[in-house]
Order: sequence, then structure tokens, then C-alpha cells
Amino acid sequence: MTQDNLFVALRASFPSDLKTVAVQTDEGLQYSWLDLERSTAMVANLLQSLGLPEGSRVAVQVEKSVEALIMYLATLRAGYVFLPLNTAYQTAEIEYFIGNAEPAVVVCSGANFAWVSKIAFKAGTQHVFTLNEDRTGSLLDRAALQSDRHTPVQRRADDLAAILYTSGTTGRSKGAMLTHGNMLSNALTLKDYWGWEKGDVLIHALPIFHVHGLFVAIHGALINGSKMIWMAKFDPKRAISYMPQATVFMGVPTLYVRMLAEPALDKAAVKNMRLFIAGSAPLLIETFTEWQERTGHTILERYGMSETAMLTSNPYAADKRYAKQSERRGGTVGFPLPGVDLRVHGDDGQKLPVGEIGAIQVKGPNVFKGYWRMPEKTAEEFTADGFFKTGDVGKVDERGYVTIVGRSKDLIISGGYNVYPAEIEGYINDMKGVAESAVVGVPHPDFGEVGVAVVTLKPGASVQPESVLAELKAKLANFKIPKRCFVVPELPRNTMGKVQKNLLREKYKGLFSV
Ligand code: MLC
Ligand code: AMP
Repeated sequence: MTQDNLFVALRASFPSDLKTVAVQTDEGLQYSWLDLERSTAMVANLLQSLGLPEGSRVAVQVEKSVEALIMYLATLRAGYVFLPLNTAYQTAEIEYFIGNAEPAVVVCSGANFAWVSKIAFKAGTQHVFTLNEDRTGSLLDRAALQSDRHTPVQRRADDLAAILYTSGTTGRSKGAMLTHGNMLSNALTLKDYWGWEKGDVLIHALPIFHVHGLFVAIHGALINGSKMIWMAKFDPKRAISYMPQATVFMGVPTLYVRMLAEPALDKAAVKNMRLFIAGSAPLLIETFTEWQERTGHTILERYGMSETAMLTSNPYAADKRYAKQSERRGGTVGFPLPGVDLRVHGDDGQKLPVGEIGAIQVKGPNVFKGYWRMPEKTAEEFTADGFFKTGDVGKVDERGYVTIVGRSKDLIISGGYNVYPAEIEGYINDMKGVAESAVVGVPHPDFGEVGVAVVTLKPGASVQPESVLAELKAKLANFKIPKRCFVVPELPRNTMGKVQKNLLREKYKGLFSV
């Protein structure tokens, strides 16, 4: 049997001198490659000592730290399935994810242990460990007793490596099942496509609960044996101050907007940098152009999603497939990556001619295995010939550049985080006195897009907009809370009785004057 464990491929890319620095933190701590090798062995040994069944899920809700990175790598190494959870998620959200995924192991902060462990034990989880930002907690205490030698567990390319929950337009979140093969193929493609070089250093500024920070950034650096400057939390001033020691930066558009607001960002500050990559949300052409003017660098925009990892990218250098086209075009997400088959289909299911707008469908070694325990939903999201329906709407021009013009899924992308209106509306509609609600996305100068809630009341009811938002805040992750709420007499509807969200978007589009 071949050994396709992703950890093995990442480990094989570590530099030969394991004593050099692999990760450097904001606090000035330095972790060598040997530290990563030994610590992941210890945590992997701890996981294996628990006698977990094959395919066990390991759910982790902890703040970003190098130890959280080690936890991820150790889970791969031990052959289990990693399930990252955003620290903003609150009780109801965690209850759903843990109840649905039934992890054998849960790792949370000491501060959250009481409520998280209660949920976990109720769901049948046997082991709950704590891991704190200051490197304390039962996980490391127990791992410290383990050997620092460990043979990575044999995995096939098709075996699950991670489950990422992504919300649905209707119903509850779905767990996208990603395999070792999905992630390794994507990491190798991007290593080549983005021209990773010996000596590259990545500023890791994103959270590690989602594809961008967890896979694109971490795998990108590790598969190239590159050092990471590890920011526990993004701060524009600090990110700019790291640039003289770094070469690659990855961020959602909000990070670029925030860095542009810093006078320290100029050509001298970025002199050492090789590449700036953006994705997870549309990059405004104004941001793209301003960045070019201020720094002399052209941001490389790419497009992906939890179910597929990366799908398209603007070129780093000339792309041989497209007559050596090497231009990074603002407003586009570039070309389908090598190995990715991307097509644009119309409502009738027919492939559309070049330049026409339709549904983006994709196929490739990076496309996920399906939704966790949702075979029907999985079947619905794939075409008969095996293409995944992304829910994004776009076009491909005659030179092969893909442009995303919208989404068929009702989704708001706020500061790079996905917010599903259906989920928020469900909570609002359950509130006392509320008749119904609509949540729409409107432009925002910092987050790109934010949610606005529009609510109607039952006859005689009196509900204040502030109380709607306060009630939501008590239940949901903070980034999902609409930035404004309006109580109105009625919602606009079409002749079919469907709420016309486009009219609401139009009405409230100037709220945050971009
Ligand atoms: C924070 N807030 C947000 C928000 N982030 N509101 C809307 N959208 C967001 N994204 C709000 C909080 O609710 C809080 O409000 C206030 O801002 C301050 O919170 P904070 O935590 O201090 O915010 P900050 O640190 O400034 O965070 C902003 C951010 C963060 C942009 C750094 O959102 C972020 O890291 N975004 C990146 C997300 C990401 O990694 N996405 C990749 C997904 S993968 P209040 O009222 O409570 O004070 C993917 C696939 C792909 O999409 O292609 O990559
Ligand atoms: P997620 O489910 O969190 O992985 O989010 C994936 C979604 O983010 C995609 O389906 C797109 O709608 C969006 N997305 C990612 N990258 C880009 C981009 N560069 N431009 C526009 N939308 C993007």
C-alpha cells in the first residue's frame, strides 16, 4: 500500500537542517523544524494512545497558536480527521457541529471547558482536552509524557483528512469531507503555480479555522520548507513591519484595505516581498489599483472554496496554456489551475459560449469527497458527469480568465467569512413578536460586504431593532451579526410572493457609504 498521508509529504519538504527556524511568533518565540517534528510526534502518540476507532474526528476550537498548528499536523500524522471550529462560534453552533460530527476527541480552551465538554460528553465524545494560548492545558501536559518518535499512520489518497463545516442556503451546515489526496494535489499545484522559491518566508496572518489560513497558507509554506511569521491576530502595522523579513503574504481583501490605511505601507516597506495573494472574497478593483500604486506590486487574486480548496488563480508568471499570458488582471480570478476542469453552464444545463454568464461547475483532484453523512445533498450538488456545482456565477473570457459576477447561493461574504442569511433569518423569525425577516448583504468599506436585517412584526407587537441584534449576539458568532436592523411594515414581494431581496439591497446599499 502506498503512503499518501499528507503529513508525510509535508514532512519530506522540511529543510535538511532541522535546527533552523520553522515558525516565529509575535512574542518572538522560535520553533525549529525539529520542534515541529518532535511535538507533532508527541501529540500523535497521545492521540494513538487513546485507542480511537479508525476515521475518528478530532474537533478543535482554540485560539490561533503554534500549538494549534501542531495539533492539526499531529492529527494528520496519526491518521485521524481534523475538524477545525471558529472560536467565534457559540453554544448552539458548537452543539450542532459536535452533535453532527460526533468527534472522538474535542480540544477547547480552559475557559470554555465547562460548556464545551458538556456538549461533547452528551454527543458521546470520550476525550476532551484543553489548550490555551499561553501553551498550558491538559493536551500539552498529556503529550509531554509521550515519546517524540512516531511513524506516520498509513493513509490512502482517498482517506479523509479534514471536515470543514460550511453553512447551507437552506437547513443546517454541511461538513465538507476533504481527503489527503485533495489537499496534497492542491498544495503541489500551488507550489509550482505561485513559484514558491527556496528562502521564501510567509507572513501567516489569517485564522486557522478555514481553508485559506489552514490549508492554502500552512500547506503552501510547509510543502516548500518555508518559514512562517505567525501572527496570532492580524494587525496591519505589525504585518507591514514584518515585510522586510518576509517574501509572501496571503490575505482576504479586508486585510489589504486595512494595510492601505497605514502610512507605513510604501515601496520601501515591501522591497523584500515577492508575492501578495488575495482571495476568499471579491477584491475591489480600487484596492487592487491602489495597492499597485502604493507598493509597485500587483496583487494575485485567486478563487476557491471549502469544498474544493483552490480552483483558479491569476498567473504568477507566464501560463504556458494561455499563449504565455502572464498578466494579473484585477477583477478576475485568473485561470483554472492545472488539473482543474472549470465550465460555465446555463439554466438548461448546457455549456455556455465564451463570455456568457452562468453557473460555475468544477472537477479535479482537489474536489471534495462529499458532505459528511449527507449522501442526498452530495448527489444534488454534483452533475451527472461529476462536476461540482459551486453556487458561484461567472464567466470565462476568450483569453481564459475567469470572472465571478455573483452567487446563486444566498450568501454574504463579510471580511472573508461566509454568513448565510437563511441561518440568521431563522433565528430572527423565532423571536417573540417577529413576523418575518430578510437579511441582505450591502457594501461596506472595511468588510467588503456586511449583513443588514429587515424585520416585520406580528400585529400589535413592539420590538426594537437593537433588541433583535442583542438577541442574535447572545446566540451566534459575532461576525454573523447584521451591522444594522430595520423594523418595517412589510417586505417587498414579487407576484409569486417571494421576498425581493434585490430591492432591499438597493434600498440599503448606501448605508455604509463605500
Ligand atoms: C470581525 N467582525 C466582523 C468580522 N470580523 N464583522 C463582520 N465580518 C467579519 N469578518 C466584527 C466582530 O463581530 C466585532 O464586532 C468587531 O468586528 C471586532 O472583532 P475582532 O475579532 O476584533 O475583529 P478583527 O480582528 O478586526 O477581524 C477582522 C478580520 C477577521 C478581517 C481580521 O474577520 C478575519 O480574520 N477574517 C478572515 C476570515 C478568513 O480567514 N476567511 C477565509 C475563509 S476560507 P462587535 O460588534 O462584536 O465588537 C474561504 C475559501 C477561500 O473563503 O477561497 O479562501
Ligand atoms: P467558503 O465556503 O468559506 O469556502 O467560501 C467559498 C466562497 O467564497 C466561494 O464559493 C466564493 O463565493 C467566495 N470566494 C472565494 N474566493 C473568491 C474570490 N477571489 N472572489 C470572489 N469570491 C470568492
